[in-house]
This record gives sequence, C-alpha cells and structure tokens, in this order.
Amino acid sequence: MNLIVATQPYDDQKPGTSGLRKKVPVFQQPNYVENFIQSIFDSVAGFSGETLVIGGDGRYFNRETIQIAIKMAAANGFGRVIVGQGGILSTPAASHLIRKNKAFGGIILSASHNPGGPTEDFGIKYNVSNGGPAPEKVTDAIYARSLEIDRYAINDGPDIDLDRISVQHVDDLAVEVIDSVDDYAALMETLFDFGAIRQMFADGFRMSFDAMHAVTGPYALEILERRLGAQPGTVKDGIPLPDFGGHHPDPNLVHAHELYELMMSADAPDFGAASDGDGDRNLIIGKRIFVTPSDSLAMLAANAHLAPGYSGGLKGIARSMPTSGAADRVAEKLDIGIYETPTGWKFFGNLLDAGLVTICGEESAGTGSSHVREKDGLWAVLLWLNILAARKQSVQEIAADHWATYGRNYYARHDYEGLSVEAATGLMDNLRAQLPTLPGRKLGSLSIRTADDFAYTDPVDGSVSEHQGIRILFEGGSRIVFRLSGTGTSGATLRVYLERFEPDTAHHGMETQIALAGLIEAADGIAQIRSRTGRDKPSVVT
Ligand code: G16
Repeated sequence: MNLIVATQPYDDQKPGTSGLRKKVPVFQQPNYVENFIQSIFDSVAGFSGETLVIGGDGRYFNRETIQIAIKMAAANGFGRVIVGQGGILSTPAASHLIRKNKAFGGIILSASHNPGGPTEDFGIKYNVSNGGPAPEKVTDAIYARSLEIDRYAINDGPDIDLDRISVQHVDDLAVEVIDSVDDYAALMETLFDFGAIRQMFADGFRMSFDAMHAVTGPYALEILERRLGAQPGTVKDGIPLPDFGGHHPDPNLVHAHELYELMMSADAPDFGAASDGDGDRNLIIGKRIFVTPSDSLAMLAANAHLAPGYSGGLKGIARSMPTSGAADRVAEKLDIGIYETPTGWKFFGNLLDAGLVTICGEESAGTGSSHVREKDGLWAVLLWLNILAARKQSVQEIAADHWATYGRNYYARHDYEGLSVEAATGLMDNLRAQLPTLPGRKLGSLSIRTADDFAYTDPVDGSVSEHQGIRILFEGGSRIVFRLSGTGTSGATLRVYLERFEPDTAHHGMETQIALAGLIEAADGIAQIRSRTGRDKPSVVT
C-alpha cells in the first residue's frame, strides 16, 4: 500500500560536485534519505509508468537506501525499476543501463573515492535520461525543494530480494534484479579489439589491477580475467566490501601506493591500473612510469583511432579547466574542437549530447567518452590496453613519443584537506581581491600574464557557471589554479593545480616536483597558503 508520510525539511541537502555526500550518520537521521529522494522526484516531471535505474557501489548503507528508493519509486508512480544484483552497479554501468533501457533516470548511491563504513561517507546522486549526472538547474531545483518538503510517498510492502536475478513486484512496480556486469561488458566488447588484447595477454603481457575492494572488482574479474584471459590474480582486492577493507577507494599514488610500488619495482608487470569506489575513476601506471590523468587524456585522445569504437576519429575533446592543456595540443594537431569546462562531469553532458566531443577527461582521474555519460574507469583501462596491443610498445615508449611530438605538460595537484571553512574561503577571497593587480607581477623567474575567476558559458544551452576556480596564467604557458573541492564531507579542501609546459625533449626527464618547484613557491607567495592554513605542506600530492 502507498503511504503519504509527513516530514520536516533539512537545510543541508545541497548537492555538491557530484550529488549529495555526507557521513552515514547524517543519512541515518529520520526521513533524511526519504526527503532527498522525494525532493528529486518532486523536481522532475513526467515519469509515471517510466523506468528508473537504481544501484550503488556496495558501500555501507547501500542496501538500506536501495530498499527505500524502490518503495518510493513504487509510491511515486514509476512503472519499472532496474537494479543491479546485490545492489551493485558501477556508475558507468548505471549510466549505460539508463541509456540502453531508455530509462527516465537513475539513482546512484556512492560517495565515490571517499571511505565507507558506519561513520564514513555515503552519497545519493541523480542521473537524467541521457545517463549523465543531473545538470545544475536540476540539482538547484532538488535543493530548493528539499528546503520546503513536508511529505513523501512510500510503499509499505516487504523488501525486495536484491540477491536473486528475477522480476519482483511492489504493487504495480516491476523490479528487475539484473546481472550487474553483463550489459556493461557487452558494451566494452563493441568498443575495443578484445581479440588483439586477448592475444597480447596470451603472449605473456602482465598486468595488475587494484579494484580496492570497491565496485569494479566484479567488472574487472569478468572482463580482464575471464573475457580477455589475463592471468588469475591480475585483479587484486576484487570483492566489494561495505568499508572497502578500511581503505580509501581513491586510485591515486597515496591510496594505491602498493600498486605504485609494484610498478616501480624490478619485477613490475607491463601495466598497472586501479579504479575507485564507484568505478568511474582510473589510475594508469606503466612499468616505472606514472601517467598523470591529464597526460592520459591526451595520450588516449591521440591514439583512440586504434580502437574499433573510435576508428572514425574524434569529434572533439573536452577537459575540465584545472586539467592540463596537454589534450589541447592533441586537439590542435587533429584539427578538432577543444572545450574547457568547470570541474564536474555534468558539464560534459551537453557537449556529448550535441555531438561536439567524443572524449572527455579530468585531472581528478576521470576519463570517458560518448559511450556513456559518466567517466569510466575500466573503459580507460581497456582503451590503454587496446592501444598497447595495437602499437606493440610499452607505456614508457608511448609517453616519450607523445611528449616528443607535443611537448610535456608537467603537472601536479596539491591538496590541503580538512581545513577550516573560514581559512579556506578567506584564502580564496583574498586571491579574488588580488586579481586586478596580478597581471604583470613577477614571482622569481615567473611573470603573470593574466589571472581570472573562471566562468563558463555552456555553448549548447547558454547556461553560465561562475566562480569555478582562480586561474593564474604565466608567460610561457605555466599555470596555477586554486579551487575548493566540492566533494568533501568535512571541513574544506583546497586544491592547488600546478602546470608547466616544456617543449624541449632534452628536459622531459625531470622529476615532476622539481620541474614544478618554482610554481610551488609562487603558489604560496600569491595565496599565502602556509600562513593562512597553518600547513607547511599539502596532505596529498597527486
Ligand atoms: C566528482 C566529479 C568529477 C570531479 C571530481 C572532483 O568525481 O564527478 O567530475 O572532477 O568530483 O571534484 P572536487 O575537486 O570538487 O572534489 P567523483 O569521482 O567524486 O564522482
């Protein structure tokens, strides 16, 4: 039976860079989940009898929230729910299912790379019918609704058995529990030359994939080990756990350091990769070479035509503003469009839908293409494998060749986590106030050419997003960007993005932090990071 339940609004349900992310105890407050889901349904119209995709990354509170979402979908009039077995769907797999089934939308439960567990992070994200994250006008409407919500609709039927592949019912709602991996794996087979990759593994190519006890485990086991014939044991920590085994499922050099150490060791396999909590991020490490996400985007774009799904060439490339300009040089050479968007995959949706771009990427370990409307960790790994199989070269050789052709964009991101909100916003306000006086200023050997507070006008719908990060551009192509993270759940995180362009091959072998030393000093000089935050070094360098 459908019930209407009275409720009170919460004032903190504003979606961030990627949905609503909070600590689990916040979500466990009475009606907190129900309020947010009803706010989603109240902000979108026309879904009576339509399909909703629901799934998550398996973190703590995933199953409970899925049961609530299904019962609310029933009471709000959806006709069909598709849910992954065990409540498991990677973010890109959910995006694919929305598109393939022409669903009205999807609810994805994840806090991505943030840790999981009873006192850790949880998140709810709404995706629209193109399979991508809801655009800002929708998330703004959801937040506005959450501030005045006074009732929600829910069915009081029993829980769905999420572990049995089957069709079950909640009154008139059909709930299809499907295999979490099948549709996604089939999509990957249409894009990549599985035969060539299989042959490469058969010829002795060795790989290590760290699934971080997160959602990509089952996907990677099926695709890499079963379909492509990678050696058993290629996939590490392949069972999703509610607390990710106590680790941060964040595929960077800090949280995937075992993989990094393996790849730098004498007995390193040919290729190393990792993905995050919900399967949309990727980390790429060759034998004794870490490929930055910005470089990976550029190298994938330059070589994508070697994979069957992209043999016709790319329409264009999009990157988030803090991502390095390496991809711009590839776009220039290919004579295709390059788009610079604010941080957040949602900004790529319009460009992909309009057919302006084929490949997108972000410095935050996200790369993807028009095959879905989310970034896609395993997709990036498979495209790399396809390129390695086609070029029959190592990652190191491909990178050296790329830098020789396009020049090298040395790049690093310095994160200052857990700052007080006052210190972080004070630092940003101070930077903003300095903007008019920065051009022409000299910092050591660096000279500031321009500085601005990045604003973006979407070329498709004309929507404007302001205050997306402070950009300081130097003569010669170096750059520093400052912005505050929109995905944290406690305090504030300052991100400082450092980039130096080096055209001369003779200088391509430098240690990144050394290559960037002048910029690191300049960043502190301009933003007074040490004195304003009390920190003498970043918490994470990626
Ligand atoms: C989310 C967004 C990404 C964004 C990233 C970093 O990633 O989907 O588009 O680049 O956050 O955001 P911030 O710098 O604001 O923390 P994910 O993987 O967390 O969903």
